[in-house]
Amino acid sequence: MAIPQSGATVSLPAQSTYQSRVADYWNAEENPVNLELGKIDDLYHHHYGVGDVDWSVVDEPDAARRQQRVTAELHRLEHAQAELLASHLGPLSPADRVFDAGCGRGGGSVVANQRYGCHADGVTLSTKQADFANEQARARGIDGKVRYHHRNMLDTGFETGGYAASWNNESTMYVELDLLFAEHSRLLRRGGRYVVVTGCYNDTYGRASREVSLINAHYICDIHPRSEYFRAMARHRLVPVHVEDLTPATIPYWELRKTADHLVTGIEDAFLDAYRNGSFQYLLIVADRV
Ligand code: GPP
Ligand code: MG
Repeated sequence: MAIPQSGATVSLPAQSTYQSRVADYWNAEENPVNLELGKIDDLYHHHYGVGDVDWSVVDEPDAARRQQRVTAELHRLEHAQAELLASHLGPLSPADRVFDAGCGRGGGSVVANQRYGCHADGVTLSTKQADFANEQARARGIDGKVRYHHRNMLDTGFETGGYAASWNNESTMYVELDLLFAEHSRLLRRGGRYVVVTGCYNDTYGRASREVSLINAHYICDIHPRSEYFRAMARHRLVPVHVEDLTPATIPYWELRKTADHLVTGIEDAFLDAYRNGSFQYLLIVADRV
């Protein structure tokens, strides 16, 4: 490999090889646990759930009906997670604009639009997800306000200071936090709100546990330690106003998901073991852009 001489222009690819592999994963992804849940009300989420499980669903005697009820219960818990995140974005007006970093098939931006009537821009590395999400927005008649883009969340090209709120819902483990928070900080107006829900490894346990490493391998991601969120936010004018450990609230979702033979992906035990052995936490951080 030639080493560029001092002053020579080095051309960098817009998307790294790693990002291309991540895009390949999401372009190919068709897990029933995402599609079957989404079909219920055309809200397609790519995150987990929070809240108490209605365990009566597993006692349903009719097998087909039991599957349907378990699917609906998991969707209810995922939707509750999306609503919890959205509840921290406001207050917002219909004139405000929000940024959904790592939007998947688009559910989170729809939830924000339904709650506040706001404009939303979602970005994903997957063209398939962006196309799917835009089609959903068209079908709902909200495509004038909710738009999805095939873009890099670290370098969106969107307007500086143009956003009243922004978030990452389980997408920070694909990126360097310093680069990510620099972009959120650039996009948010002064006094804007940033929200993240994430799985992080627990500094008090030590380094990434075996289970955390299994989760990394499964999704091709790189889970950060809890401490790194606060260090990186502080470096980028994002000041936490609310921090909540959602671990106890998400364990029931995984317990139910583990019983769902028609939906499991094989990663359920890694999440349950990681949460229970204290090596992994499900965290909500709300921060103000100052
Ligand atoms: C998956 O959503 C979430 C991630 C890929 C990020 C990893 C999250 C952590 C908290 C570590 P999904 O709904 O697409 O996944 P699944 O197919 O397993 O339901
Ligand atoms: Mg899912």
